[in-house]
Amino acid sequence: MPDEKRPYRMKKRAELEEATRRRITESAVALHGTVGPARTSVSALAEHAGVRRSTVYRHFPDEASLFAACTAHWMQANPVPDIGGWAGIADPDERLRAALAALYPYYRRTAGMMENLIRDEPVSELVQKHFAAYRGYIDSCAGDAAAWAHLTRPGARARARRDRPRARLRHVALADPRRGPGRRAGRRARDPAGHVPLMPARLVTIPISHYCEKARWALDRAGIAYREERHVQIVHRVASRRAGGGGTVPVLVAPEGVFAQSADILAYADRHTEPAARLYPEQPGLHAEVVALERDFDADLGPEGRRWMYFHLLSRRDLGTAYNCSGVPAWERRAFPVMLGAMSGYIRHLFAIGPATGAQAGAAVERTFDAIAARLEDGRRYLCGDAFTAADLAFAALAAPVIVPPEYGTALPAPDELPAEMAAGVRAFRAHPAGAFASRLFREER
Ligand SMILES: N[C@@H](CCC(=O)N[C@@H](CS)C(=O)NCC(=O)O)C(=O)O
Repeated sequence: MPDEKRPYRMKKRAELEEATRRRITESAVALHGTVGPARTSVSALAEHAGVRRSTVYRHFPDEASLFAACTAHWMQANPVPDIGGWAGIADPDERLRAALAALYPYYRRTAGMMENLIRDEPVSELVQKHFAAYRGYIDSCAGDAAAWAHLTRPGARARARRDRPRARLRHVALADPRRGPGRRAGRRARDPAGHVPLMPARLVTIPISHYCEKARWALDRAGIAYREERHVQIVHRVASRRAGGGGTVPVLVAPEGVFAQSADILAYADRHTEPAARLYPEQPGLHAEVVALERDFDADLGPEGRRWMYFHLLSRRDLGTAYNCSGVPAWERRAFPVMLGAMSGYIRHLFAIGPATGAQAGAAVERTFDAIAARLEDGRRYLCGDAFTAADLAFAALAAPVIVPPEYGTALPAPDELPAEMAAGVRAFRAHPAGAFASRLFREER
């Protein structure tokens, strides 16, 4: 081989090595977020990354080096909310509200990983070491809130106020999500003056449900503090009714009332949003167009995409356990494998899933995708008007079962983890102009 080719070969080799290292790191993040660090073996990691165990060891000779790379990678993708974001707010209640509004979405987004880290912390020195920095961050948030309450309201009343924000911030950020504030949610909390609702709204969900994602997205976007109460299928019916809903999720229990349809939750979020950023435009014609599109997606794309996804995934117990149960109460997670048979039967019956469903539901999604692509052909960036509306949000959220976006509000499997036929379908839907549009909305607006 002539000598001038050597630098090229070396560069290529270094690039390949770098890509392998990244793949191993990403696999470690995925496994830590699903099974947890203590249960992530080198064999599982090698299998997930598609490399040999020796390759894992070549890149990461010990667990500490792997953990450091994995933490750095995850922290870069999930930076903690900036304390400075609420530092300048003088009123302690407003300040706490702003802190919670930043921390809740962060905690919700990272719930799978956090839950595993908290669980594994007592048994893993590495988790203890890396998690210490996060605990320090929470202490500074809590100390900060306490100092402000103390400065602004001295005396006994201040002590009560001071302790509450501190306890609450720790609670939100460090408590096991299953034992979190939602245990008491629904009861309306009041401040000593009796008029500030400190307890955020509660959103009852099945975490992977795309209607729930639609609601989460709207609430996150509006900066509304809420606690997500996650359940597995079937149990959700009880939770929904208990919360005042009709048996489906999402159900939002807010200080102003109960909202049991995703469209009503979007409208609720809009009432808490400044006019320029609202999801429903003011102009009557445009407003009607947005509402009609949202209704259409709710009635057709939502159910068909869900049928397509369940058709491919119902028999995958492993994926169900890894992704369906993140953040649900411990007993539901434990009962999930046992309930799976009944659950699959219920879902098959409820959504009429049979041998032809894959093709039928896939074709129905494609029809919606084609109509959306035709609408986008003139080069517009959003479905209605020149801004992001409820139509865009509903389309992207309800397209999620067929495009499996990484920005989704709970962890979803990567295409490579899916059954081959579904993975091929996801890749095709992502490549469709309407799928690419939905993916862009997740990237830019979620
Ligand atoms: N129209 C409702 C639809 C919600 C819906 O279909 N939720 C599903 C979860 S994806 C559900 O609760 N299904 C189970 C059931 O009805 O038992 C909305 O927009 O909120």
